Amino acid sequence: MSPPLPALEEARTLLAGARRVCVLTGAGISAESGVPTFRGKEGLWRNHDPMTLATPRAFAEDPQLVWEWYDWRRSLVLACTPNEGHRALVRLEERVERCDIVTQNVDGLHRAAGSTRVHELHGQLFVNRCTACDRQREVRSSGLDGLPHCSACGVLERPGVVWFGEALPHEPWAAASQAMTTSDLVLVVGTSALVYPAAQFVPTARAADVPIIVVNPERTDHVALADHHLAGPAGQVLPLLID
Ligand code: BV8
Ligand code: ZN
Repeated sequence: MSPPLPALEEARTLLAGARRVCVLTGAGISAESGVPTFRGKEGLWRNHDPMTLATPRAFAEDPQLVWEWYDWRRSLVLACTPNEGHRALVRLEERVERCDIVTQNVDGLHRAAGSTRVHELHGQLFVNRCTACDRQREVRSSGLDGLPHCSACGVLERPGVVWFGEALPHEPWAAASQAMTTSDLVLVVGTSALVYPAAQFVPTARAADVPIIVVNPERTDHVALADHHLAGPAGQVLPLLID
């Protein structure tokens, strides 16, 4: 049963008039696919806080532990498929002039659903990157047989994601910034608005008078900046918002 959404009709009207839409997504859009959110209690692994594991320091101190965490997440995500929320965004892309998905997620589910303009600000879970020569390779499996090393130079590989304290990759950031500043509507789905610089996109859009719709069961800092808050799960709300 869908939650009561008093703002739904107004949000639908707002979206119906948009030609270029930018969608900022976070872990919440993948929750209904079975991917634990970053800060939800189900995200805990062996009682380690993701915030301490997703750091260069944790990897330097114990690469085995960090690789076991990422390998566990890979095994989880490999069993997950895109949900109705991801699929509604694919339909949105087919309906408007331009739809950019700016995601903080590393699970690859937007691409798996069929979205084609996806900017992955925090990297990709299924990529290994060499810590010496930066060579990258896709690894669509899980299971650790010792620590992975680069086939070109033999040095230890790391997960191809952005850790706390690391700069975001230039190309996705530039593409996301361009999309955010040239859109006529911003849709914010499933993010706690706690992680920067991604979270900053919403105040920036507000300052540029771009209309904002937030889809999240909870209130976040972004709700105060939004024209509409649709307080429900993305897998139920987005199919109601997007025909
Ligand atoms: C940077 C990849 C600068 C890894 C991630 C001190 C030291 C260093 C940096 C900082 C510092 N203080 C602040 C910072 C900046 C820091 C930051 O923002 N910290 C915060 C937490 C205080 N940011 C950084 O470090 C960034 N880099 O600043 O670099 C710099 C510049 C130049 C040169 C050098 C350095 C890097 C940030 C990227 C970190 N990597 N992920 C991995 O995945 O392992 S971030 C991680 O958090 C995930 O990507 C996740 O997506 C992201 C954000 O979280 P959310 O997506 O919002 O998920 P969350 O669980 O929090 O919330 C889920 C939401 O969904 C909730 O609101 C919930 O209500 C909702 N929900 C639940 N179910 C549903 C739902 N919504 C809809 N439907 C549902 N069904
Ligand atoms: Zn290498």
